[in-house]
Amino acid sequence: MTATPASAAINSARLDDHLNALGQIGRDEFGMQRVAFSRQDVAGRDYVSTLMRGAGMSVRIDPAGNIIGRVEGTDPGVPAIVLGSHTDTVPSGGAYDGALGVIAAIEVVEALRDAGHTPRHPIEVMVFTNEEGTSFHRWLLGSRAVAGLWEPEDFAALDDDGVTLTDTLPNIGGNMSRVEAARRRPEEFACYFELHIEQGPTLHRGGFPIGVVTGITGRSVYHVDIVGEANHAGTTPMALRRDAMSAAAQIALAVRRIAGEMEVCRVGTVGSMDVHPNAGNVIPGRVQMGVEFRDERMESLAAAEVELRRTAEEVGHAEQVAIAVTAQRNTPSVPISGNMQQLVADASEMAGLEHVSLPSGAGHDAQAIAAITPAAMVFVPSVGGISHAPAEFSTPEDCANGAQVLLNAVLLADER
Ligand code: HGY
Ligand code: MN
Ligand code: MN
Repeated sequence: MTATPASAAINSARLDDHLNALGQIGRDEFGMQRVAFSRQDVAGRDYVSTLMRGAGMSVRIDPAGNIIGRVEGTDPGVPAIVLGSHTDTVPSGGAYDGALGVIAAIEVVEALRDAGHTPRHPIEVMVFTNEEGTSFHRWLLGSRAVAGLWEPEDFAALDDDGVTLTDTLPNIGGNMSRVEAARRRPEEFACYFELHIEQGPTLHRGGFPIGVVTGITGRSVYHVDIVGEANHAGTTPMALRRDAMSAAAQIALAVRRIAGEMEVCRVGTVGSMDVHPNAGNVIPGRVQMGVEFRDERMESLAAAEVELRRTAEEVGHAEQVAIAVTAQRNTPSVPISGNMQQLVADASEMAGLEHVSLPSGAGHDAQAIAAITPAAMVFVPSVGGISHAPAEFSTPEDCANGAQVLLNAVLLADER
């Protein structure tokens, strides 16, 4: 007969206050601007570090800039239960992506203290550097450092304006020369839980308060560089143009066709485009595009790449432009183990909350940390399924539900 796990309750008012306070840091009229390494990001990191100390955690910054809070357990010989997420946002993003997981993790530690319950396992709360990858185009940067998954491109990363990651890491307390010391050994951790908004429509549409994540999507990212010939928009006959924008438009429609009507992979997006010289009366001589595909099946991502390259070849020839497709990064999909899914489902039932299983279409730090310890994710509904936009919203009740499930998962993991 297993002892019933200790009980403790989330303070939903405190959770809501902290979430709203963080949601004001780095906000402007276009949304959240806490892009990694920005002064807004630093302000958000300072705020959560203060909350962590207030919750009784020791707080340190590792060489990759990750903020790591820790409270000891009653048994010094057991590995830590880790909770984490990120406080950096996409440009003009929302106030819940990442932020909810960090604020709820801190709330879990506070609620345990309020209940006078010290778990056997130590608890670590991690705020991971540059989860979004907006800066340096290297996403999951901090969590991949913890998992020992950095690639040469991370060490040598340059931002769009030529600034090196080496020069930037100190802005958040990091140090490139010691970044390998951020790597943690699997035996240091018992397991990892991340609470996150779904960022899609399933839970909100279905009326489910909790999502048990079954797996996290794979993602392949490409830089497409199209070079034609800048020329006069008024005097150049259509037949003599080498128009980089016409080629770019065809590539963008092809990306939609590959994931859409061709169903080669689950989704495809052209999210960024730089037009040169970007003047209304000049035929663009060059267009640079960011392309990404996502799918749980890596073979589908490979097939999407083949199709992208074939299309680039065809369009380059037809438009007489040079098109270079460079693979920037390929992040493998990660399944969540049955045991860890069951832990989250049991934690939901402990809270009397209905739950449904679903895959994650978004990437998360959990998919990096899963490389060194069993990981699980708890989702709560995103109203209207909107995310990565200022309209991103989750209700205080849903946020509190998610935090309670996170707390229950810690209690169950601690007991098991
Ligand atoms: O892009 C993503 O999937 C995540 O929000 N970083
Ligand atoms: Mn996120
Ligand atoms: Mn995000």
